[in-house]
Amino acid sequence: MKLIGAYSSPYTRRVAITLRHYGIAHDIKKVTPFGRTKARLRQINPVARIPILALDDGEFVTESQVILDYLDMLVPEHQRLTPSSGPERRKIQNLCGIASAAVDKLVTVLYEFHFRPKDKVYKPWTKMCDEQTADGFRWLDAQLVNGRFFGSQITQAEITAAVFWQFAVEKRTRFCERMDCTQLQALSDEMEQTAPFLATTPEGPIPEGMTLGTRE
Ligand SMILES: N[C@@H](CCC(=O)N[C@@H](CS)C(=O)NCC(=O)O)C(=O)O
Repeated sequence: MKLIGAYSSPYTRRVAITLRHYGIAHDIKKVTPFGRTKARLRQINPVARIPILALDDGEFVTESQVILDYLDMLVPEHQRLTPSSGPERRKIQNLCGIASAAVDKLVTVLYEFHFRPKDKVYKPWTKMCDEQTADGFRWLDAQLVNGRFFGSQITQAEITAAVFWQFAVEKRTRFCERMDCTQLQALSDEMEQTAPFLATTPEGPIPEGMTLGTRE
């Protein structure tokens, strides 16, 4: 199988880390969802976003949560980062859902400032997004006890929270410092030392001057 995306995309990175955690053989095709590659991406994902998982039979799976669900099904139940049923599954999915929402709002603001002409940025909107991001991350921080959301095992919730928090800190360092999420920071510091995280270092910011690209 082939993962299409970039490690600088936190959604792609959590899939890449999960592939490595499970030891699933895969290739990676580095692609950014803007500029000249936008139209090519649209040929395989109608909404031209990353990540995309290309399966060996030619099928494409999109949306990181859906891809993770597919990867979970490839390993035995006892190895799954999200169990296939039960209250733990619901808890992990809820934690991942809040983490995704927090980072979605952060990405919205990043795009707003990168792509929109400065005088057209609508500040009440970006302020609301920032508040939602901070509320989401603070909530996650408050759920952590001794570095885990529950029990002592690493689940998809720890991986996703660590990836998304690291992304937020890299993009908006001072904003994140003000959130004072010490537990999330400790989790991120721990996870960034593990092999799957070390092997998926983000490539860097959206290059200056990168355009939105076109659909055609
Ligand atoms: N909900 C999606 C979000 C994916 C997403 O926003 N990817 C970004 C890159 S970090 C992207 O493709 N952005 C381009 C666009 O939205 O047009 C997921 O979890 O996979």
